[in-house]
Amino acid sequence: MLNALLASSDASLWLPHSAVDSAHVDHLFYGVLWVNVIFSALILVMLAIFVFKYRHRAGVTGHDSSAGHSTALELTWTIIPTLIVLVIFYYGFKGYLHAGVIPPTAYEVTVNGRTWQWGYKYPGGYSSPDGMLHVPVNTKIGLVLESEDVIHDFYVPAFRMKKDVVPGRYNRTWFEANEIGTYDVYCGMYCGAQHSVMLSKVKVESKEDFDKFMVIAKNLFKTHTPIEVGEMIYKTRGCANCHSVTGPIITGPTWQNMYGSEVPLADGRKVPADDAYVTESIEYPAAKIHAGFPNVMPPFTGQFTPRELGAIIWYMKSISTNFKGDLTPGKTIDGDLPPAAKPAAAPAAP
Ligand code: HEC
Ligand SMILES: [Cu+2]
Repeated sequence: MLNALLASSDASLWLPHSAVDSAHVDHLFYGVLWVNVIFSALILVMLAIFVFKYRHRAGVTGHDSSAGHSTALELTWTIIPTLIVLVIFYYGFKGYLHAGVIPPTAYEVTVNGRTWQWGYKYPGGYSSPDGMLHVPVNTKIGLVLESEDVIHDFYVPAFRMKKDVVPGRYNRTWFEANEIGTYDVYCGMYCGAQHSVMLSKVKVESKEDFDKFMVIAKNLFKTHTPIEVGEMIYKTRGCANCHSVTGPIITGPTWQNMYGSEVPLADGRKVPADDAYVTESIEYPAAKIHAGFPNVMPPFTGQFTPRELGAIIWYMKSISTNFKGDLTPGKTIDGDLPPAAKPAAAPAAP
């Protein structure tokens, strides 16, 4: 009934729509739920009966003393709950092992969690250009989960899938979606100020659509200008959570007119925002801190190819009046354009 009341919105008292074969998870969940419902109801009803039956009445004194020890009763209320808990443990542990061991034939994708965004890397090192996890339908997909900073949790309710993403570890899980569609991804572990916007999507596609997606992912620079690729990275790889491109300060400095400006550093120095400074700021943000800003940018060390770094820089140049050079190469699609930047060398340890 409550469910019907809530049906107008997406909210439901029951598990959300499932896009995988989730019978084992769902049966266990509802089994535990009904055990709880039945025993809660039983206890509440008996409580009400006893409250009424043994209520205070004028002239009646406490003549029956309370019951003494009863071995039969003790055994009953020990053995029955123990059996129930053992059954729950059996099915729970079985499901846990099933979810944690990737079948050998699975197609493996790396999931990268960082404050506050998800990234996906396909075999061969290609990233998802639109920031969504694309997968083919009816195919076993193995996920290797890695974190750059704190503990996150990769949570896809429609796949009944939830796995912690722990720094320094490679956690694994897998799924096989059997319904084409787009499904929500959440972070299930509180991970800082913008935890609640650490959202993403899984797009389950036909095999043909997935192949088309991979062609795009592999040939991004043959179909887009460096400036366009840079803008895509800005929007899909989390930069937009902290950097505006129109002037306002979010968490970090705006990129508007940043390239080519003089950046005041926290230690009082001033450095020009050139290729080297920008590249170092992306790969090792803590090396030089922009004065007045907190040192909270997660390092993207090794996350971008030299060509992707170049594209980010072209995008920054295109939105800065402080860049006086020629923007033409940034607006030219050329699959063989040399990369505009090299990855920064690691700064010397302090
Ligand atoms: C969690 C917030 C956050 C995210 C996400 C983030 N940054 Fe930053 N970024 C900052 C802050 C804060 C600073 C200033 C402090 C510093 O210098 O480290 C900064 C500084 C920079 C700078 C130096 C600019 C200047 O004015 O000094 C560059 C370049 C930069 N970020 C690029 C990026 C790119 C590219 C991405 C995405 C791939 C990104 N950032 C994602 C917070 C973030
Ligand atoms: Cu998180």
